[in-house]
Amino acid sequence: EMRPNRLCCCVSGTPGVGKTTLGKEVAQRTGLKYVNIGELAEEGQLYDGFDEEYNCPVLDEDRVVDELEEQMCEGGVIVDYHGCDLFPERWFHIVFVLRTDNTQLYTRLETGETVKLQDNVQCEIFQTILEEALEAYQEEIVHQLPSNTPEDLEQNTEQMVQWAEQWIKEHN
Ligand code: DAT
Repeated sequence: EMRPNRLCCCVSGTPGVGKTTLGKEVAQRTGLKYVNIGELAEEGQLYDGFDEEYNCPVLDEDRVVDELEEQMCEGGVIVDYHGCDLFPERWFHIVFVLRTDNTQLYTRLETGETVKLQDNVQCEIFQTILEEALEAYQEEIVHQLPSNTPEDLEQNTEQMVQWAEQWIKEHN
């Protein structure tokens, strides 16, 4: 199938695992462009209704995908979103799923709303995003990264940067 010839990564995982922190750092070190889907949706008001239970707007996935298509074909992008199965399979060369232990995640999210907190901790317990990723993409391109400590963050950053540099070298 067709894939862009410039690197495209997805960084996914339950809210609070550290996608934004890692994605931005790797983007800065590699020159890849960091795209936060939450921010993109907010900027373009790419919503379809409102979720009363979670007290947040519902993402219009089709419009998000349309909005990003051109940029993804061009490539050189790190996409940050808690899910990953809304995106076309052909977009990504690699999909990272960050994982955090429940107690750690609970502490990080404690300031948030209760319904969301419980839901997010459960999401992590049941490995929802990992399973989603394994269903939507070839197993070989899905990589789990532990994200519990600052040392993990540093190691993940280095691993992603190295991997990206290697990929770019091989494809140029
Ligand atoms: P996400 O974008 O997945 O919602 P984030 O990058 O905003 O997560 O990080 C949530 C909080 O956790 C933030 O205060 C930074 C912290 N954090 C991120 N990665 C971490 C790690 N590996 N170890 C400890 N804290 C981390």
